[in-house]
Amino acid sequence: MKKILTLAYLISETQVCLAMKKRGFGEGNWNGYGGKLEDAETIENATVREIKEESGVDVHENDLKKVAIAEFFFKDGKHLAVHTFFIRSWEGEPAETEEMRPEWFAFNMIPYDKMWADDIHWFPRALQGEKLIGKVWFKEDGESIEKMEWIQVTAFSKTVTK
Ligand code: 6OG
Repeated sequence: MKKILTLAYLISETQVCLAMKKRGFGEGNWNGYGGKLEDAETIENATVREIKEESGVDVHENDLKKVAIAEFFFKDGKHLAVHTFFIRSWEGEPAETEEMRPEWFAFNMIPYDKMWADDIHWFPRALQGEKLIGKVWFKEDGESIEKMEWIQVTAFSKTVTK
């Protein structure tokens, strides 16, 4: 069954805040903040809650700019739909939590070799302002990419929220 997840990045003029995932799925990778939806939450509700829990930063839903919806297919049957946002306005400073250790990276110093393998294929395009819908199939190892397709869209359909 398809699981909905959120993923959000704090972005300044020249840098992005990535966080080292200290435990759980994707442990050891730099990534944005996010996770699963709780009961009755919208994707936007969950995005704001996850950022608060994982970094201490306060974000308003109006400041979430959707940049991608990526579906990930794994050989063990796992199927994720990750709704991804950029955030350019927030309150507070990201702090280390039990789950995540944050660090700011200049756009030309992003550590793609220590991120999910898909990131290098869409993140630079999203930084350039593209909105993307993608599908990525992972190999047996659960880490390397077997095949993928990305399309650029002008907007995300309001009906495709779940
Ligand atoms: P928890 O299971 O810890 O949330 N996530 C991915 N992020 C990227 N960049 N690439 C992937 O390729 C990903 N798969 C999952 C979504 C997991 C967090 O990791 C993100 C969530 O923010 C496969 O609750």
